[in-house]
Amino acid sequence: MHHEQYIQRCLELSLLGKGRVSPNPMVGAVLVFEGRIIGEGWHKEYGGPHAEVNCLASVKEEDKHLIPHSTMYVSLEPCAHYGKTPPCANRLVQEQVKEVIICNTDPNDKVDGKGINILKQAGIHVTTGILEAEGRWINRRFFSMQERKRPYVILKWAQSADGCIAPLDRSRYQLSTPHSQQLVHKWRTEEDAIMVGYTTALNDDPQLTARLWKGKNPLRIVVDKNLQIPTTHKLYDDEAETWVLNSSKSGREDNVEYVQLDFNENIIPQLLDKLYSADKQSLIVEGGAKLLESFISAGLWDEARVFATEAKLSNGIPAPKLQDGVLAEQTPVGSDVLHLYINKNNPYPFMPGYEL
Ligand code: AOF
Ligand code: ZN
Repeated sequence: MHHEQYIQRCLELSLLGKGRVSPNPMVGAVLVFEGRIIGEGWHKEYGGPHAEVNCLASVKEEDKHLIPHSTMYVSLEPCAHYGKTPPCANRLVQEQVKEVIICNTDPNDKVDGKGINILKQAGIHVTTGILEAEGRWINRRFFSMQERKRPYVILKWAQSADGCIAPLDRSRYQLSTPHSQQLVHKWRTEEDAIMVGYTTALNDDPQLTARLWKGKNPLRIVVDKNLQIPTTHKLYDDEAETWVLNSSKSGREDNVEYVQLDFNENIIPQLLDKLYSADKQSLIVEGGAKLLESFISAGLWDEARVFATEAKLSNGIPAPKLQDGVLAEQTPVGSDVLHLYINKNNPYPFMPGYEL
């Protein structure tokens, strides 16, 4: 059906904003006149113009007179609020587009049906729900913040052919191949925050930046209850912001934020609350085994990206066991195989065919 083809294009365009628009959603728009695309646009960066505005701006001078006879396809309900930009719904009314076809409605309190009402009241025909599940999957991080009031949580680890995540002495040991490592750095540019546990930070001294890919570094988070990790460790360098979760200290020192939590209670829900308040819409957890398991046992994870590697450790620390995980996809990455597991309670079901 035509509608699906154009919304599909909107979704593809929206993905060009990946890693640049958070905490906003990724949004794409196309303008169609009698079976011809006369404009395309997407939300390119946080604070910048919305997809519909960029789409209208892309229409050639000689096609401008066609706008009132055209259909606007957009992957998210046009906004109704004065935010960083004026409301898109009003703009579409002003341009007198004939019809608006939408993938997802916008759960943001400031919009939430109001955009659609503005259009309908102006006599514009509106259709919603085209490729809705695909849109919810693509914008799962945004929807998680709006609907569940918590960031979307991704677990990531590599395991040996014999099911171990690290040597018994917990020393740093590279299991996955350079190809997988680069993919992991790409992922880092796409999530708002990245986290490791105390032992991993102390022993491996990871930097947790996206230095092998082009894009932004995520907020780094480390658990260090008693502030024992030397500040000469890389997590304290000035390449990115860092949150140090601890039991005694709060406040900011340069790029380091000391975040005091109650360690007598489970710290995972406390952290997710803090991330929500800070508008961080996703978290990728990169180990070690103990931290990953604490997310799993709390049921506070949404997807797990597990590299099955050819390396053998024979005697090592067993990889975490996912409860409630459903294997959704297996993809070769060099000589590793990436297994994607989705939590069966994840309200944003996996849709194949879109990059993660
Ligand atoms: C749209 N088209 O392309 C996007 C929308 O702060 P602002 O003004 O940029 O508004 C951000 C909110 O607007 C965001 O939370 C979401 O509800 C909506 N995003 N809406 O019509 C777009 N990016
Ligand atoms: Zn808008």
